[in-house]
Parts: sequence; structure tokens; C-alpha cells
Amino acid sequence: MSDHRQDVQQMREAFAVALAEADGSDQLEALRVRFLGKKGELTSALKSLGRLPAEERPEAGAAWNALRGEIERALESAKSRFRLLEAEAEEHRQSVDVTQPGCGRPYGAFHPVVQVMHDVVDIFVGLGFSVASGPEIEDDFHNFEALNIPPHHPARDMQDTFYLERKGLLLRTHTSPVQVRSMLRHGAPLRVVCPGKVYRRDSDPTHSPMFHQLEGLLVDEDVSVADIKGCLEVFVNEIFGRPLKARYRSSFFPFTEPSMEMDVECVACSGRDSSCRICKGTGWLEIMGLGMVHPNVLRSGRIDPERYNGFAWGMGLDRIAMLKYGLNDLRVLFQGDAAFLSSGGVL
Ligand code: 2U9
Repeated sequence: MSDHRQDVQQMREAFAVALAEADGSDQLEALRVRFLGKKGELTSALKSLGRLPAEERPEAGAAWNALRGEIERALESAKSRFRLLEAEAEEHRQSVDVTQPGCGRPYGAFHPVVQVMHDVVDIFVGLGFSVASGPEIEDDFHNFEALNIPPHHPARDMQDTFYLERKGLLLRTHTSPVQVRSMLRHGAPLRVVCPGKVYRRDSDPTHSPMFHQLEGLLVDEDVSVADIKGCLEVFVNEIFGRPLKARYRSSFFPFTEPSMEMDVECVACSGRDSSCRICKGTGWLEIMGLGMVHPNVLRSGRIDPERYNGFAWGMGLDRIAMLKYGLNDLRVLFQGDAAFLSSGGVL
């Protein structure tokens, strides 16, 4: 074998060894530079052809060029093989294993007061009441005057609230203005419950400046105190899940006459524990206020008190939630403690 054939064969083998060791596109590029680059081994061999005797040049040239073709083809096919492998590896890296267990998210839950609000509303909807809502920023007429609370009436002291700088506007102290708006909009007969936030200038372990009420109003012909007692006793038995003894004490509200407060037997001790912390040993729990709607209030709602009468009641939903979930401090309902809230209201 002449010298150049040996050289060509040696370079072919050196290339084959280096190609077998290459394991990525970067190494293929390094191989191309090493053999075919400007100063590459094969390029230098081709350049040195000029130094051979003229009769050897054609054969040597053909041999080196043949090797160049082989190297180019080998590099090309290795390149597409690596491209395929690299694409497959990338696809694998980005693929999602749908059989892996997920990283679970904790379930949300209704706030205990919202849960109680839904439960109370559901019971009254079952008794044929509609649900209404209204603005939390009210005017003096809807919050006080229409409810038989004229300026300077002492009831205003008990419902001191937050006044807005715009004259006459205030944060509603009860949901009663919603019932006033319902009378004005729909007239009689009417059955409506109004749940929502209310505001008073009050803050201690049993009072919060914002709390939740649900009030109801029924207006029809020949409504009696027996009707409201029947309606509210169905309600308390439903919300506390069993029949409870009830009693009524006479009271005063400017918007009802007569007015009463309803107590139910203690849901914790049924009157059997003289040191019960829920009923303070009295055996009774004050649950809501109620009464027959005052004729002046019907008149403010443009309803004729000669033809229609009605009953109304009001309850604090926060208090119902405290009794249902056995809480002794109202403030836990407003602190946003996730451990308390995710316990469903029970700690
Ligand atoms: C209209 C007519 C009458 C709503 C009523 C009460 C009695 C009552 C309190 C319970 C606890 C408020 O949250 S609390 O502090 N409410 O005692 N509310 S009767 O009477 C109305 C309302 C609207 C048009």
C-alpha cells in the first residue's frame, strides 16, 4: 500500500474511533472541525496534495476526497440520529406522569356565620318567605324614621352607628330598612327575610361593631301572634335539630306592638346544669326579638294598617352560630384564624 493509502486508512480509522465515542451534537461539531475545519486534519492532507509528484496526485486526491465524502455522510447521519435522541429526551423531560399522586389542596369551607345564614334562610324559604337584600349605607328615613324611630327617640342611643361625612348617610344598624324597601316596592301581602351585615358603635367580648342579622316580615290580612309563634317555633326546632321548649317575655321595640323576646330551653343543658356556661345556669337562651308590626311602620311602607297587619322578628346570626357551635367568645368569628375556620367552627 502506498503512503497516502495508508494515511487515508489511518485517518478513516481515527475518525471511526472518535465517532464511536461521540455522544452528542456538540461532539459531532468538534469532530467536524477536527477533520473538515479550515485547519482540520483532512483539509491539511488535501492541501498537501500539491507537494506530491504529479502522477500520484489524481489517485491520492481521489482517495482523500472519497474519505471526505464518507466523513461528511457519517457526520450527517450521526447528526440526525442525535437530533432524534435529544428530541426524545426533551419530550421525556417535559412529559407529565399522570399516574403520580397529586399534591392535594385543602378544601375550603363556608365561614360558620355564612353557613348558619344559609341554614336559616333555607328554613324560612321552606316556610314560603322570599329573600331580599339592600344597601349597607342607608339614609335616616329607611334606617330610623320609617321604623317609628323619630329624631331624638331614645332608641337611637341603643343603635348608635357610624355616620358618613355626606349628610344623612349612615351604616345601617339593622336589616329593617330592607323590609321597608320591600314594602315600598312590593306592597302587601308580603313574606320576606333579610339577612346581612349591620353596624353599631359597640365592641366587647359579646358585641362586635359589625355583626350579622336576619330579620323577617310577614304582612297579610288577619295575622295573629299565634302565627308568629308557630312560624318561629318551627324555625328553632329545625335550626337546632330537635323540638325545644320556648317562652316569650314582653319587651319593647319602636317598630312592633306588642313586642316580645323569645327564649328557648338551653341547647347545652336543657336546664339541668345550674353551672352551665352557655345559659349561665338559667336554663334559657334568649334567641330573638319579635312582635306585631306597628301601624306607623306599615304606613311608612304605604300599606293600609286598617286592612293589613303583620309580624316581624330579628335575630343575630353570630349569636345563633355561637350557640350552634358552642363558642363563648364572639371575636373568634371575625379573626380569620384558618385553624378555627377549617374546623367547621368547632375547636
Ligand atoms: C319592619 C318592621 C318590623 C324587626 C324586629 C327585632 C324585633 C329584634 C334584635 C334581635 C337581636 C336585633 O340582632 S339583634 O340585636 N331584633 O329584637 N327585630 S322585631 O322588626 C321589624 C323590622 C322591619 C319593616
